[in-house]
Amino acid sequence: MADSPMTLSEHLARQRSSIPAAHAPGVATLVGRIGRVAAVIAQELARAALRDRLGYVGGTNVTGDQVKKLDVWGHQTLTSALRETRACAALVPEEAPEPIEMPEAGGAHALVVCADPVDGSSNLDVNGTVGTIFALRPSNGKTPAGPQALGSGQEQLAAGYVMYGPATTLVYTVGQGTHGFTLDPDTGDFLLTHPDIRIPRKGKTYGINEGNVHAWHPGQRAFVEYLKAPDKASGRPYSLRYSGAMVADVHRTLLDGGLFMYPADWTDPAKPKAKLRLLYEVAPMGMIVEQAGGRASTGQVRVLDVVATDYHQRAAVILGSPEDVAAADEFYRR
Ligand code: FBP
Repeated sequence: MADSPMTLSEHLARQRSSIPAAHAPGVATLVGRIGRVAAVIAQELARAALRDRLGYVGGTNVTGDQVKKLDVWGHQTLTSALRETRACAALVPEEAPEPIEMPEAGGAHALVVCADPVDGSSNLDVNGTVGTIFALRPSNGKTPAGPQALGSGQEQLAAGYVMYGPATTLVYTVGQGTHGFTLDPDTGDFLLTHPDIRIPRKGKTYGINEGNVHAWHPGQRAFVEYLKAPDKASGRPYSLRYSGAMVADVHRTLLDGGLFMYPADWTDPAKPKAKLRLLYEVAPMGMIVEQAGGRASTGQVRVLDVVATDYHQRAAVILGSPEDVAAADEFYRR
């Protein structure tokens, strides 16, 4: 009988040697706990309409988004789970203006978690795919620990996402490749189904909200026109695939290749305005894609080189197959 697939906790134990020794226990504890929270979130999403958990709570969050009931529930569920681990020194979440300090976490090796518990909120009430995105950073033993989240994406010790689709998938990296797991709803375990994901060098699809075309950088506009122009030799036209949830669009791109793009609004070229948040959306996805052999750019610089100076700072993102992202960067330089 075939061996049963490796569980997430077994895989984390194998990855320990790739993590700075001081942080290895914390990374294993936190990724493992986020996996267990994800199993709870998956169940809650399946029952949300039956439990009056759809719709808005009223009011907006620190980044001006209307807040859904499941955003609040997801935020509270993840916050209390991380606090219980005593391995999380602070949480930088989408739904709170300032980091949530967790002084009860013991010692210099507790970590800072940056997280978007429910990504793709606009899909919630239409039973569309949503996700959870997270990254772990060292607290360097500092109190308060939250400010340690500020810095470049290269300081991330680990990053991952969970996609709540027909199956629930967890994908993570600790800097030693990118690996995918599928939730066994009977046991609540995540089992290794996509070891060492390698993104194709070039794809056939692109994901972008074309409704914003009027506000794109000229290079971005020209690049999308290029992707749409028929040319057999270079595999064009590419097909448009866009789900409205970053996790779902990145997951497809990771497995099939191609691009996911959320460029900045260049209506005022002196002040380009991005949408997605750096610490708990763009930087984690940058690490995950790079560890799978892909690239992640803002159109101008490598995503992992962008230094966060604000907890809810936004950044443009063009990520995916290395040849496709390189082509996009080329159009921005013209
Ligand atoms: P939140 O739902 O967590 O605020 O995430 C932002 C997001 O929904 C991404 O998941 C997605 O890629 C993007 O915004 C969709 O934006 P738009 O509706 O402008 O296309």
